[in-house]
Formats: sequence, structure tokens, C-alpha cells
Amino acid sequence: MQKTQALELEAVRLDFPILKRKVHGKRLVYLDNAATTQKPKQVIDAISDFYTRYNSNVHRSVHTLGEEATAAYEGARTKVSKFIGCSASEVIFTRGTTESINLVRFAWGEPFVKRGDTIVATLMEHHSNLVPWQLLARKKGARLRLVGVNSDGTLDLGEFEKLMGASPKLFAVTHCSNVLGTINDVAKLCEKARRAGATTLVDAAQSVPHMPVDVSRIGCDFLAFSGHKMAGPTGIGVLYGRKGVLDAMDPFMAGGEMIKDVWEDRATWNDVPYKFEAGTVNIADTIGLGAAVDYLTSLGMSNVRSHEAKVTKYALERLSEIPGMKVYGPARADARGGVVSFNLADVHPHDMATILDEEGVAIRSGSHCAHPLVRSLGVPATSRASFYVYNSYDDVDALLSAIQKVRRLFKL
Ligand code: C6P
Repeated sequence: MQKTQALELEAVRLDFPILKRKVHGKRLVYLDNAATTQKPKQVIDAISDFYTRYNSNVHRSVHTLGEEATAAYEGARTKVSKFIGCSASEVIFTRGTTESINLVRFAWGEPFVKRGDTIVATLMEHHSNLVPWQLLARKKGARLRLVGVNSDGTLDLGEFEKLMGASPKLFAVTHCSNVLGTINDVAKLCEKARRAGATTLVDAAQSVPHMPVDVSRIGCDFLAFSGHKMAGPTGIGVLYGRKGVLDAMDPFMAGGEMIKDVWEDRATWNDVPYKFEAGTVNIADTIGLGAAVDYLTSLGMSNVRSHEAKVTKYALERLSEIPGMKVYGPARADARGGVVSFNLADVHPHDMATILDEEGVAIRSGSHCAHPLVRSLGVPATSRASFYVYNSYDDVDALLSAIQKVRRLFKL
């Protein structure tokens, strides 16, 4: 295949200081990007600049530092809103995807889900988009139903159609599987779910960092993602919520800034999104996320997507040449994100990951916080390589040569 790359790869790699380090004396080949990505100096500098020059609380103090911090914090909200195609008042900052989904569970699920209601999710979900619905269903006496997964790693659309016939209250689905890499057609699924009367939630933890995502085109009510998976810091994430839906919801947490007025026995709520941002927020990391959005925007999300698709295609082709190799998920690289789960013969994934680490290659092994899905594959765990903007064909070659070492050690 032709080894062209859409990004200025060498320049991109220079932006990420950590890529210069060695592991066990070898060049670091970081292929654990679905767990968390590395951070460019632009993001590291933005956080450091906040603490060095204008550290202050936001929305409270009228002094210069307070004004500057508030402007930078709200500036990050505007950047995120433009990045995903919504208005700034529809962007709620949370700690990450997990907190975003739990916010919906408590603030939307508590008032709106009733006994006997149906909630539909899929077998492809990360625990963060499954366990909250199990708990909500149990508490409310509602039913949770899951759309199954076909052997090619796609959703069982026949079962989806059938479950929509039960007029579900909520449809929750991942945009891109963190195990199979499958990209789901969430615009089509959400359109059908909304026609069936459901409120819709998209887990975009593995899509917003890797491809252009426009919530107005998806047409969902909620969409959740994490900063740390998109070159931003840990501890910051986003819940997009459709304005009308957010207005009708209860607050999530109670405390400072989420109120309009408070009396001895009651309170009224601030406007969205502030109604959902109680207490002192994570200012530094929100500003860092804004810098990550700037960084990705400067690369261009279409370029990010096409670069990852090429590297993934190359990885799929090379892995499939290895005897005894089982790769999970859709065969075509254009039907999947930059996540490749695999098993080699009966080598345990933890052994695989440990030996690869000795070669400087960082992958994840385990069940990837998706036990029902991995169980359905008939294995206890998988090895998983996942790519980002700084990964190259050379990184795939390093993965392959480390796997050859595993084959030699296990005499395969
Ligand atoms: N998946 C992985 O290695 P948090 O932890 O809140 O930032 O993201 C949770 C989450 C939700 N949905 C999907 C599809 C995810 O992939 C993740 C995080 C990591 O696959 C850590 S388990």
C-alpha cells in the first residue's frame, strides 16, 4: 500500500514532548490512546500559563485575575461549542464521560424515567454507558434492554428496530466502540429512536477526539466525551445537552454558582449550563481542554480522521498476515476508528502487553471496561492497540516486530 500521511507527522510528533522518552532503552511507541492520549506542549503550556499568570476563581471576583480567568474558562466553552456544532449554553463541563453520563442518569433519569419504562442501550457499551442505566432501571422499576452485536462487530439493526417498537424512554449508544472500533451510524440510530419517542444519548468518548463530530447533524439530546482522550488534560469532560431538555432537568449537584437565589428553606436554579456546574469548577483543565480543541482544530479533524484511518488500515493488513492472529471488529478500516483489539493463539493478553512493553510498545490488555461485550467474544480479555495523530507506520511496524518476539518466545 502507499504510505502517505495526511498530517505533517514529524511536526506533530515534535509537539508531544513525551514521545522523546525511552522505555526499557527503546523508543516509546505509545499505542494506548483509547485509554488516554498524550498531551502537546500547547496544552501543557496553557495550563502552566494559567497557574503562572492569572490563577483565580471564575464567575465570582471582579478583580483583573478573576476577569481573566472567567474569560479563559468561558472562552474554552465557546471553543468546545464550535468544535461540536452547538451553542455555548449547551456545553456543560464535567470530570469526563463517566460523570457526564451519570449527570444524565441523576438529573434527567430521576425525574423522567418511571416504573415500567424501557431503556435501550447496546452490548457494545463501555461500563460508563451501561452500569448507570442498570442502576437507574433497578431504582425506578424500569426495563433495560440491549441491542446485540453481530459477529462482524456491527450492531444487530433488526434487534434495534424491534426494541424501538417498545417506545423506549431512553436510547443510549456509543459512537465508536473502545473494543471493536466499530463506528455506529448514530445520526440514523438517533433519528429512529427519537421517532420512537426516546430521548437519545451518544457516548462520544472514542469519536470526538478522532473525527469531525457535529451534534446538530447527529440530532441527539445528549453527547458525552472526555478531555484526556483528545490531547487535553484529565479531570475535564463535556456533556452536550439540547437546550430544551437541559432546561427541563433537575440540577445534578447542589452548591455554589448553580443557584439563582436561596432562602432558608428553598432555592431557585441558575440558567443552563451553570445550573449543572456546582462549586468551584476545574478551571485549569478546562482552559487546557480549550487549548486541545485549538490544537486539533489547527490539524483539522478530517485530516486527523484520514491519518488514523490509514494507519489503522495498515495495522489491520499487517496483523492479518500473522498466523494464529484473531482481530476483532469490522474488517474495513473505514468502518472503524483507530482501535484494534486482537488475540494471538492462546497467548494471554497480559503476557502480550508485558512483552511488548519490553520493546517500548505500550498497548492495553484486559476487558477494557466492557465485560459483557468481551464476554460475548468468547474470550476473557483482548490486547488492544489504539492510534492517534502522532502514530506512524513505523509505530505499526514496531508493534508487529514486538509481536514477532512474542511468537518466538511462545514458539508459535
Ligand atoms: N475508555 C479505555 O481504555 P472516562 O474514564 O470517563 O474518561 O471515559 C469512560 C469511557 C466511556 N466510554 C467509552 C467508549 C470509553 O472508551 C471510555 C473510556 C478507556 O477504553 C478507559 S476504560
